[in-house]
Amino acid sequence: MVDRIALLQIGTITDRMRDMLADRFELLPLLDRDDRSGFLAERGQDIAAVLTNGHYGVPDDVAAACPNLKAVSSYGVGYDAIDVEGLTARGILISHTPNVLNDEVAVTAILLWLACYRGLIAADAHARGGAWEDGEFPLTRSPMERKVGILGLGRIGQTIADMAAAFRAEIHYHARSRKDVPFTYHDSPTALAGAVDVLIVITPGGPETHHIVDAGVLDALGSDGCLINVSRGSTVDETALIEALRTGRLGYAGLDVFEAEPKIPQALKDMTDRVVLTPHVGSATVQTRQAMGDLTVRNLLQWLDDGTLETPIPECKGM
Ligand code: NAP
Ligand code: 8YV
Repeated sequence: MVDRIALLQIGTITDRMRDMLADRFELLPLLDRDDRSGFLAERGQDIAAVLTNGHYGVPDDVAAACPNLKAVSSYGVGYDAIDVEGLTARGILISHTPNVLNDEVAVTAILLWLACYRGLIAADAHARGGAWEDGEFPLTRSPMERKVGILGLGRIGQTIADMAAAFRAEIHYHARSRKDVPFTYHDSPTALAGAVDVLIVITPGGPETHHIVDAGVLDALGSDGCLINVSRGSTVDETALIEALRTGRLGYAGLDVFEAEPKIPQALKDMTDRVVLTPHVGSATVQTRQAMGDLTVRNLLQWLDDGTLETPIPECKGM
């Protein structure tokens, strides 16, 4: 009988993930414990690995209480909630789940864009509420042959561009670096916003991209413009967004992520005609969440077998 390694579990996991881990790891769930600090004081020394997600990351009390921590496997591609510098300085390896969610998040971006353009939510209310009996639903706007700007042309951004081709979109983009792609590059988010009808934000979160979409970018997008955010709530200045929508300086917004999620400002909830909201469900399908869960577990099993990770974050490559 091989000794099982103590694995701290932050957030919920599926039965499938639990089954895949059961033989090799002693699973120690953290959340909903009455005595979190007592538990960490008692078991922190034993904990060699953490399974977390993009929302919780590795809280400071956990990092401090686990001196023998060696590996962190995060369920999700974005890792802005993790103190990468602090953990890697201690030699701790970190993995995430890139690529397996590209299609789903791109579908969510397209879905929000189409819902804004075709007034899907208002049309549903018109049909469902009986207003149709009193009159036709107003004409909406065609999403075909639009200029679509992608802010962050990485794995998911490129997948959004691929899908937007079905709508004969003309693709523009901004990223830190210029790519070898047949799209138009702009050297700032404001220049990109000024050139397009729809701006889709899909950069990572964190200090580098904090409020990368500010009042100036929203004004450049303009009164007919449509902002879609499937990145992190921190990338868009939400106060400026509400003001731009309220004054008509910005046309539409489709938002999957929010600055203080799961809380959403009432002002956004009240704008039912021009704003479409989803509760951070970019990757949330049964199929994609299973693929993310499998990859999260495979990283832990591989680390146990040979000390390496299948999908380390870039900062850990070569460690
Ligand atoms: P990725 O492949 O690393 O792509 C990120 C892109 O953002 C790259 O093109 C990068 O530029 C660009 N970028 C980074 N910092 C920038 C900056 N300061 N200014 C301009 N561009 C910048 O990441 P991904 O796999 O596509 O994922 C992107 C993000 O989507 C994740 O980090 C996560 O926050 C979010 N996400 C959200 C959901 C959801 O449920 N809504 C689901 C999954 C992911 P370079 O190419 O020049 O480096
Ligand atoms: C997840 C995400 O919902 O992968 C990401 O970066 O935002 C989503 O896929 C999140 O990470 C789950 O915690």
